Amino acid sequence: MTDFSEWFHNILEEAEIIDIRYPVKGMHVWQPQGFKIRKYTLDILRKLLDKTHEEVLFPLLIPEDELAKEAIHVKGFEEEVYWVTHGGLTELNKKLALRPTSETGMYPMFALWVRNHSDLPFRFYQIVNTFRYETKHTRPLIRVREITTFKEAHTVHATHEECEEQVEKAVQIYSEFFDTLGIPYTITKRPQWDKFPGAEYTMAFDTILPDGKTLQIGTVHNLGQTFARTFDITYETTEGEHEYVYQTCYGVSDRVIASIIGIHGDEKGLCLPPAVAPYQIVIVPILFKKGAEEVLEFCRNMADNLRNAGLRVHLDKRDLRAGKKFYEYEMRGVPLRMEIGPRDIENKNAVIFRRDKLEKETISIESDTFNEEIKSILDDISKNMKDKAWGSFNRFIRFADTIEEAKKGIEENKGIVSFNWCGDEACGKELEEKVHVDILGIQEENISGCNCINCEKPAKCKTLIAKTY
Ligand code: PR8
Repeated sequence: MTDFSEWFHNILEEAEIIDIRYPVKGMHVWQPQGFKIRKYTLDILRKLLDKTHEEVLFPLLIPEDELAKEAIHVKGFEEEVYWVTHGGLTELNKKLALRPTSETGMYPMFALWVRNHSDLPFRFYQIVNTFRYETKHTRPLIRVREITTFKEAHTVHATHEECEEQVEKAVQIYSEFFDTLGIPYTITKRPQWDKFPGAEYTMAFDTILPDGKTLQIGTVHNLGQTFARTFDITYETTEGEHEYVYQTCYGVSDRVIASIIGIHGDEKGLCLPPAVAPYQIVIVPILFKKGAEEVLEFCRNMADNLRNAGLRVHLDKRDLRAGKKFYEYEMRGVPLRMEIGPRDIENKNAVIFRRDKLEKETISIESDTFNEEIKSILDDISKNMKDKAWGSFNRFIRFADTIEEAKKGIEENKGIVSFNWCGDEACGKELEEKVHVDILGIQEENISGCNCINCEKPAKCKTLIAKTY
């Protein structure tokens, strides 16, 4: 892939994922193919969250005074908020913000709901659209102004300890989510100057796109008691005292889908993990004038059989050249293609084509365990795609002992450079300028016995830098 950005735009259009021609900058239309990938991705996420969270749905609009209550938070978002100022021709006496995220919409309600220690902990999430007037260059699915797929979780706890544990649990949930999708990632603690506005600290997941730039694909924030104090969220302890709660929040967005597309795709187009592919299997009948009806009947039975086993199967009966169909399904990233013609039926075989390996093989269709075999091939495709993605990801990571090595790593190898750092803000910002990168975050704290790559004072943490989206 020579130019990732061009490839990405082309595939979104060709595979009919989203249409970017909608006439508002940073806002796009999900087309049926894209919508299905999004739906299956969200199904995985919902399944993971529903074990310990409950889904809710809050209004889109947040009153100005609520948004403005938490000073640090509002400062962080003030340049990105869209405002509703009128209802028809009438000017509203209180402006309403389109949520850029929902803390200030949800937490006044949390203050009403939390009464007693027995109400805690609770863990809610919602999957909604949020709006951010991004001033940096917008890119489909990667930096949008309407984030259409904003999954935000918000949790409330009685103790600081429980809150820390929740951060760990959220990191585990997202790790499992990205593992299922075969998306590689680093987990770091963002530097203090880059944390979520109002948080005590932020943990972030970053992946690397094929051009070597990193993309933040998820964040987990420990909010401590910042918002509890602002919105007066208190509970009564067993001793009858009123204490402020502790909170966390964490989110992922459309960027997850951008990563699935960007990381697994290749020159032929999309390559979708079976877990999110709209069709996991496509059956292409190879038809000749003689015996066409028998072949079609056979294929219909096979499709039904596989569907009954819980797989998403498409039988392509269109009157088109098989080669044309093959090209289309490769571009659309269907994980497994099956070709069945009269001779295959006679020999009780099918030719299968794996999108991940671009290889054909012949399998027997006679066996009692046929469905299970197909499922295990799909599992192997998922595993192979994940391994391949981690392989490319790891090749993008270098360790540097000096600033020169760091510069060279970023220029020549792209991706991420890891190094030892003193943790000091001024030194970090100087380093970002020298190497023309961003500090992603701290990967390992409390290291000793080595010096900072930039100021040469004793190093305290292993840190990552990269060119970022
Ligand atoms: C929160 N509050 O809001 P966060 N386009 C696409 N994806 C984006 C964009 C954008 N313009 N901006 C951010 N993201 C917290 C946690 C509720 C949930 C994605 O956190 O501001 C990024 O992947 O860090 C980011 O990690 C995630 O949304 C959450 O946004």
